[in-house]
This record gives sequence, structure tokens and C-alpha cells, in this order.
Amino acid sequence: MKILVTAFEPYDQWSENSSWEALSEMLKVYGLPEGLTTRRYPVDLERLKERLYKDLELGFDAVLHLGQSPGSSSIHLETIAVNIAGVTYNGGQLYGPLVDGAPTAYQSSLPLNQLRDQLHDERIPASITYHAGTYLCNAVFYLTQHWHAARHRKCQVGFTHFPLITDQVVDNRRDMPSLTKLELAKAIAIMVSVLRGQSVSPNAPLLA
Ligand code: PCA
Repeated sequence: MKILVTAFEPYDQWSENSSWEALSEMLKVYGLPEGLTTRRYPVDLERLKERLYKDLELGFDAVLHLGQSPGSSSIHLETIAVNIAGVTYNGGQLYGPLVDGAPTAYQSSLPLNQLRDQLHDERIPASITYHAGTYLCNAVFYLTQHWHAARHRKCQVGFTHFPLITDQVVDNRRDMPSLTKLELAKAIAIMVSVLRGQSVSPNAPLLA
């Protein structure tokens, strides 16, 4: 099974992005599982599209995008991607569509209840949420869904927002919720295991 897992580079005032920190940590702790491709994407719509579309041509059975959501206190399993280019500013039309004439929204095709339950079983806070914003995280989620829909290609596509990691909060002296890098790395390993149809049990090694 071919799975693409992506994270984002740092943006705005953050010198790190929890999604990328977690993904790198996951690779360090668990290694690169067979069939998994990982990427770090730019927080820039045009450059993102270029990288994303090139990657999608490789053909994946599942795509899990990750991003950072400062202020979130749990992992957010996003339900819906909307066709709106908010602060991504697509071709000068702020809050216009990401893709002209394309559907208003796509729904996640990941097993969100199962993902949440497995994360909870492993004592990691996670919630199913209903708005991925109108920035790059929503854009990557929407564009991936639309790319597959337009080509009638089957692929499980989803997006997960991560809270800040504890190091970011401490280093920036911020009073904000966080999870540790290791917790988020474990969360990725759990989600990938679920997508691969592997059972996750407390005593079984993840991604073995
Ligand atoms: N978070 C932003 C963009 C990149 C990221 O990690 C978002 O929520 O859209």
C-alpha cells in the first residue's frame, strides 16, 4: 500500500512547524515504513500546487496531510475541505475559489472515527473537527481531493491539524496548549497503521 504523508514548513512567527517536527520524529523513532513517502511542503499556494501535483502523479492509495494549528489542544481530524482561497490569495482573488467551477467542498475519506478511537486508546487527545480554515492546510486538503476526483482516481485523503509541540510553547514563552513531539510522532505512526489496516494494540510495536 502506497501512502503519502506530508507536513508543512514553518510559517508566520513560528520558527518550527509542529507537523514537520512530528513527522521527522516519527521517522527517527519508527523508521520509514514500507510504502510510505514523506514530504515537507512550502506555505505558498503556487509552490505548493507545483510540488503536490508532481507528487500525486506517483499514485497513492492514501494521502494524509498534516499541519500546525496553534491554540488547538488536541489533534484535529478534519472532516471538510472547502473551495476557498482565503489568505492563500489565489491569482489575486482573495476568498475566491481555489479551483474555478469545482465543488464547494469535499469530505475526508479517512476512517475518522477509527482514527480518533485508536488515538484515544493510546491516550492521545484527538477530536473530529469541521473546519480546516481557509489557509494552506485547507488548500492542500481540497486540492488533493479535487485532483483525484477530476481524474476519477480512488484514494483515501485526509487532513490532520496538530497542536503546537511543547518545545515551541516553552521556547516562545507562550501560554498555549501543546503535545510533545514524541506524542505527535506516535500519533502519526498510529494513523499510518490504521490506514494500512494494521491493528494497533498497546503491546504490539507500531509500524513493524
Ligand atoms: N498551518 C497553516 C498553514 C501551514 C500550517 O502548518 C494552516 O492551518 O493552514
